[in-house]
Amino acid sequence: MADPSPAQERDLYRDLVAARRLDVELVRWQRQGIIPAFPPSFGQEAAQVGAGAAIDPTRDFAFPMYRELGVAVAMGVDMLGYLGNHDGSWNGGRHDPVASRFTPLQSVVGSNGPHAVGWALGQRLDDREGVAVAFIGDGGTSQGDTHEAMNVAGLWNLPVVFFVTNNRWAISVPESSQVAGGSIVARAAGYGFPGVVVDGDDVLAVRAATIAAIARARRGEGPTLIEAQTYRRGPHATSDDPSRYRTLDDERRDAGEDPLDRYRADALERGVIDTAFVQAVEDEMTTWLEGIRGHLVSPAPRDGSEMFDFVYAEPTSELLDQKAEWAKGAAL
Ligand SMILES: Cc1ncc(C[n+]2csc(CCOP(=O)(O)OP(=O)(O)O)c2C)c(N)n1
Ligand SMILES: [Mg+2]
Repeated sequence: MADPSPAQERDLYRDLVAARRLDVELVRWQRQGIIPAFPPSFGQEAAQVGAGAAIDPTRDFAFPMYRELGVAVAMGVDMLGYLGNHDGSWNGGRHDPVASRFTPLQSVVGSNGPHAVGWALGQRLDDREGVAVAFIGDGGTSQGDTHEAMNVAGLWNLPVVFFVTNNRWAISVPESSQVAGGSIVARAAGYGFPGVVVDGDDVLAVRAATIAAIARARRGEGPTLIEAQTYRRGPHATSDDPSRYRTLDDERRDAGEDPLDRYRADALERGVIDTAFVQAVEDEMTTWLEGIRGHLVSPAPRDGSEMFDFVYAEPTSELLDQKAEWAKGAAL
């Protein structure tokens, strides 16, 4: 079940390249002033694409943080909508979360764990078979919200996969300075569910581990913590300067092999892709990226009243007053 077909392998390769090429362009576009900010995923593509490819978008639901570009690519989330979070036009993205099975992006570290657990409880109460996949960073595991989410999920045996991307850093804080006991995966035992360490730079291993964890949750056997070990190669975000807390030598020593180069070499050797396919994917991506850039440089005007409309399902009278005040100014 966990072995991908040749067609699925080609999709994995295409998604890895898409995630990499878009990531590189987004950093450039931020430097060109086209978007205000971006948190790069360079080097984390295998962890992201492998996990995203394992999620069944007809039944399951992804609860991302802010660094899940490759998951969104692999799940086929509308990319211009997703980028609404990073182009500054819409906090959390403009994609349709329900249709995409991919929630708005979360910048509040740890907050998406309880969301995933709540959704999983809803599946249980409605007698449905969906599995929630919460994406949490190594730093996110130090948050109280994550503890509460894992504790309740373990206690109630809920269908949740806690996919922890351990990229060794939480902005400037290394894993060693914030993980008591020295191991993220070991925490699962305290919540009464299994923990699995996977090489986060091996897309096939990540996909297989995530498929297994989702299948287990769907069988009613409860949560799994997956610790995908990878490395954040660049800055935390385009506003960050990693030379303040680590050297380039540190980075080169610790980063390991590039996950995209690794999978390309492996897939070529096994004959699931060939050099013509590799070139065709590059060409396809160039066209795709030009289209995205075109949209980002000429955004459609937005109605400012959106600021007020989606804060609450039922707006408060204060909010309505503020909207009316704002409308007077907007009409001038
Ligand atoms: C509740 C909360 N505290 C602090 C921050 C500031 N902050 C943003 S990202 C981040 C580090 C998160 O690290 P990790 O969970 O390892 O994810 P990574 O950025 O490495 O992908 C912090 C502390 C925040 N956004 N939310
Ligand atoms: Mg981290």
